[in-house]
Amino acid sequence: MALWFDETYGGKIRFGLRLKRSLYQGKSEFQTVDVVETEEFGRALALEDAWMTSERDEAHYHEMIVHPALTTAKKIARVLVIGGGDGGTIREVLRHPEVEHVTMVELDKLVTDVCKEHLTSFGVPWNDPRLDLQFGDGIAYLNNYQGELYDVILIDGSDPVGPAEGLYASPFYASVRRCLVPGGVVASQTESPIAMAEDFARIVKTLRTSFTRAEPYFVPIPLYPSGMWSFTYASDSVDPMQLDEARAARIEQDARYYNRDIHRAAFAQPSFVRKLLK
Ligand code: SPD
Repeated sequence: MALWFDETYGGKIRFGLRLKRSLYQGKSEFQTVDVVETEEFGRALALEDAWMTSERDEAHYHEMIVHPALTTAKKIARVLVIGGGDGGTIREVLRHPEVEHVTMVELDKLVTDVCKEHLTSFGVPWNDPRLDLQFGDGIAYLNNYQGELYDVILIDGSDPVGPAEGLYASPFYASVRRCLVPGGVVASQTESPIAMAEDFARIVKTLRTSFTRAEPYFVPIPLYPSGMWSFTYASDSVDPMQLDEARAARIEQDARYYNRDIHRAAFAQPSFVRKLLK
């Protein structure tokens, strides 16, 4: 009998992949964790039965949460990643030679342990000396942070329910702002404008009350509900269209999804999105 793994969203949307086999099933104090080998998307990670990443389309997500911010921020020496337990986001951050230090704060150590074992094709440089990997609550980390400010902060959380809910609210964005250099850049995953239209609009509007500008941008991620996904770029002074051409050209050479045309085009808003954000 064929084996399938489905994400059901809101009782109305279901996206399933046929499996070759299950590689890992477990439960941490925070969530269920699954790694499966699928017929069409390669190996994939699911948390609480929601798809998080797959070998087939992870580059869309990880290149696009990172490079719009890192090819436009004035300085990118110090980067903070909240979440991102599979390591795809730090892999892309560490491709920039100007990055001197990246701290990643992941809530659930089990997620990272399981990804290190089963998603080796992601090629995450876990031993890069520039990486400071910490396990704990990203909200508490920022609330208590007294160190040197970050040039860029990337929020690679799971969906805004359960343990990640606080990563999409005003008090958290106030902490992010406090820990960012003046004129620094933030990028966050901000859900689907189709499948989670209300969440998407609420999060973007909240970011707009916390930063001078917050511009959503869009990326096809077939693994996620509806396939249309958003990230939001927030800053008090940096324009996401003002690329550092040399940085972007270098990244583009080895990227699977990102390039300068995609960067610019991703910020175009479909008319229904403009209405949602009014
Ligand atoms: N519904 C999926 C939400 C995406 C959350 N982040 C995925 C982690 C990839 N590093």
